[in-house]
Amino acid sequence: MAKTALITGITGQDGYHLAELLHSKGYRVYGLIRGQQNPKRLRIEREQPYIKLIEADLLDTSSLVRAIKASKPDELYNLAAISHVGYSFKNPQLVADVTGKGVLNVLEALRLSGVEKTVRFYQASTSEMFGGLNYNRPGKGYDEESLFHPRSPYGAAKLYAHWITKNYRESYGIHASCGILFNHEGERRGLEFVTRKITNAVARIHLGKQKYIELGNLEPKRDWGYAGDYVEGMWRMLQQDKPGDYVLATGETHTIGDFLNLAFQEVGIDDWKPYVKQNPAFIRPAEVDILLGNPTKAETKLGWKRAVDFPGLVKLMVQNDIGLESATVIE
Ligand code: NDP
Ligand code: GDR
Repeated sequence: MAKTALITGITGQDGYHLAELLHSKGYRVYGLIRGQQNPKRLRIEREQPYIKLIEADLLDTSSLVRAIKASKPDELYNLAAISHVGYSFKNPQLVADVTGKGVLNVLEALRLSGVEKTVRFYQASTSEMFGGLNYNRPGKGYDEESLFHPRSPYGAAKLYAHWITKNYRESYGIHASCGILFNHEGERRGLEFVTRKITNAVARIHLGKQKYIELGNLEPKRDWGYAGDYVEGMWRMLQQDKPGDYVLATGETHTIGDFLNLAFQEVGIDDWKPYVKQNPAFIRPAEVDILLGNPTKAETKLGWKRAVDFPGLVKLMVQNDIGLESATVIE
């Protein structure tokens, strides 16, 4: 019998890739969409017509109960969050409500619907729960046992969500797994994140539509993988007999400067410095200076391995943006 999945955050990057994966496996896919006129609805209806959309919001537990009752999922993937770290410094309370307490609302909705023992639950935890060099040195890479030290309101909210998920697993026997995912990017990444901001700008500079790009701190290092690979790991977590927590990462780390090098080289520009200006508006009050993950547990227990490497990721993103920008009229 075909399984049914309910995905929160269906309009986001990972929602897109996960829906594609589950659909290809024969799942019935329900997606939770918020707002009275969400502009992303049209995109989904056009590109992913197999997704059945249900209106609900992480801030409204009754809407979550209705979504669970309407979709009757075997698996619930909780991807919804306010996910931008920089934004979380500007609106920390909203981020605490949505990204933190919103997860409690979903877990409570499972209990209120009386299906907490039967629905398998995935929580989108994050490497932003780790702190960087001054707090918990990564060594061979942060793993499931590493100490947490979040450096942003987003990271703190996600840490609450992580622990409340574990608490509900231990208290109520929910098959709840947390994927501690390091940065993953791709064609569907929002333009507000640094990788897509760069590849979009590189494409536009290449096509003569933009002169330069403004960025914040170029020193931080990130463990960047491809989103399409990471949703496979999410699915594998929920296929295990027992729930657990797993790091998904590449085991490599690169600076934003490294990303700029490869992205500009893709369009034949060897020296990007004339095209990049620093804008303090993009510098955060606190920064995670390095993220490096150790995915050994996921590789051995789940048989998960990323397929796209760092140069491959940058290339596919730049080429995708050149395609998209070539197709749009020059303003
Ligand atoms: P996106 O920012 O692309 O998507 C976030 C999604 O959450 C959107 O669909 C958004 O809907 C939805 N959302 C926001 N607020 C609410 C709300 N109040 N109620 C219901 N839905 C809401 O994130 P990604 O796809 O990149 O990431 C998916 C998850 O994984 C997030 O939880 C993120 O924090 C986490 N994560 C991401 C990583 C990454 O590198 N991408 C790494 C580690 C964790 P709308 O379109 O209406 O705004
Ligand atoms: P991150 O991703 O904070 O790691 O969170 P982001 O791409 O926003 O930042 C990565 C690094 O780049 C630096 N940076 C800039 N960032 C943005 N957005 N814009 C800029 O102009 C800019 N200039 C420099 C940042 O300071 C940072 O060091 C992402 C999100 O997807 C989270 O939801 C997820 O949990 C983590 O990855 C893992």
